[in-house]
Amino acid sequence: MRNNMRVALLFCLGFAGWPLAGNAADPGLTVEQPWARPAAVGQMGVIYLTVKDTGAPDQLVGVKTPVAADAQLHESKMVDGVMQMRPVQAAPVAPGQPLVLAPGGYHIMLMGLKQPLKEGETVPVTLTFQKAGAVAVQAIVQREPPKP
Ligand SMILES: [Cu+2]
Repeated sequence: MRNNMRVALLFCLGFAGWPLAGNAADPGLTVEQPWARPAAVGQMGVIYLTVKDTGAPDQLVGVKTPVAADAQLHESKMVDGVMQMRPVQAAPVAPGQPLVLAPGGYHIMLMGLKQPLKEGETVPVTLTFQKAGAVAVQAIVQREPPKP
């Protein structure tokens, strides 16, 4: 029951015209094109986005979302021809050096999904930066990466 209410609430907020992308934070951080892959409860979810910085160098140090029991910043790397991923404590962003979370690299891993991530819905995500603090965005659930 509680989950259903949360889904309904997200649905309403989406229609109320909440910003879906491009939320700006002080000082000078912009989160662009946050998106999540569709996932069922029991699967891991993943969120990608790009952070641009026109202010001071900063670091992404935390991620969370109400739709998962745990969210972690991960980095995928090719090791001996095999794609592996590991949790990372922080990821840097600086002017001219955007932080890109994309397939094959940094990503936000969602463990213990409390609800399915359905195509066309949005997922609230809070990013915590060392200097800029918390930045809330809404990731759109879609199958393909957004066009740049
Ligand atoms: Cu991962």
